[in-house]
Amino acid sequence: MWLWHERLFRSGCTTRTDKKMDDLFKKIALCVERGKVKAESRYPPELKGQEGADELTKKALDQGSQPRDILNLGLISGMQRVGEKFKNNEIYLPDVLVSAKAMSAAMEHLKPYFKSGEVEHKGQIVMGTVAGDLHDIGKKIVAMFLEGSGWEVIDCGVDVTPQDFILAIRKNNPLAVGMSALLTTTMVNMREAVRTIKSQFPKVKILVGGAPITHKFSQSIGADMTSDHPQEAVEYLENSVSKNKG
Ligand code: B12
Repeated sequence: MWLWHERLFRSGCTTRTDKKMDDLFKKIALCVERGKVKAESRYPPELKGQEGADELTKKALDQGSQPRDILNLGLISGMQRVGEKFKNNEIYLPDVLVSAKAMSAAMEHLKPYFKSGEVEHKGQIVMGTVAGDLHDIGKKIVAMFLEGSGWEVIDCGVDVTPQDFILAIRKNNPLAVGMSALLTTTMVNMREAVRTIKSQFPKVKILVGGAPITHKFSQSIGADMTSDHPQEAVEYLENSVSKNKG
C-alpha cells in the first residue's frame, strides 16, 4: 500500500495524508477486501458489528479526506488485494461479489464529489463495458472522473454490443467513446466495437481501458488512447478532443 501511495503522490493523483486518515483508508481497504458492506451486514462474521465500507467512507469524508484519496488508497487498494487473492485461488466468486458490493456502496458517497458544478458540459462521452463482459467498477470510476471534470457521460452499462455503441452515438452525438474490458476473452469484442465505430464515425475518438488492456493492444485495434488511470483519460480529452471542437 505504501509504494502505491508514493506512486500516486508523485503522479499528483493523491495528497500526503496523516496517520489517522491512513488508518481509516486501511480500514476501508479491508472492508472492500473482506466484503464488509455496512455495519448491519452479517458477513464476514469476524467483522460483525463493526462499521463497513459504507459508514467508513462517509466518516472519512466527514473528517475532511479527499475523495480521490479515499478512492485510490482505500477502495482501489482493497480491490487490488481481492484481485490478487482471486488469482491465487484464495477466495472464490461469491467473495468477489460481496467485495464489489462493498466498493459500490462506498462509491455512492463519492459520486457527488466527482459530479461537476459547472452548468454547461464540455461535451458528451458515451461509455460502456464491451459485449460479454459484466465488469463495471473501473468504467464507473472513469465516468466519475469525467463527470467531475465537466463532461457529460452517457453510460450504456455492461455487455454493450458494437451496434449498441452505434445507436448511442447516433442518439447523442458524442465527441468520444470510452470502453472497458476486463476479460482476455472480451478484449476481442473491443476490437470489433472499435472497428465498427471508426468505420461509421471516423472523427469520434475512442478511449479504451481495463486491467488487461496494454498500449500495444490499444494501438493494434485502432483506439486513440488507453491508460490505467482515469485522470489521464480526462487529460487526453482536455488536450485533444475539446480543443478540436467546432
Ligand atoms: C470485481 C471482479 C468481478 C466482479 C465484477 C463486479 C462488477 N460490478 O464489476 C464479478 C464477481 C461479477 C466478476 C465476474 C467474473 N470475473 Co472478475 N474480477 C473482478 C476483479 C477481482 C476486480 C475488477 C475490478 O473491479 N477492479 C478494480 C477496478 C477499479 O479496476 P479496473 O476495472 O481495471 O479499472 C481501472 C483501469 O483499468 C482503468 N479503466 C477501466 N476501464 C477503463 C476505460 C477507459 C476508457 C480508460 C481510459 C480506463 C479504464 O481505470 C480504472 C480505475 O483505475 C478482477 C481482478 C483484477 N485484478 O482486475 C477479476 C477478473 C477481471 N475476473 C476474472 C474472471 C475470470 C471472472 C469470471 C469469468 C469468473 C467466473 N468464473 O465466472 C466472471 C466473468 C463475468 C463476466 N461475463 O464479465 C479474471 C479475468 C481473467 C482473464 N484472463 O480474463 C480476473 C482478472 C480475476 C483473475 N485474476 O482471475 N469479477
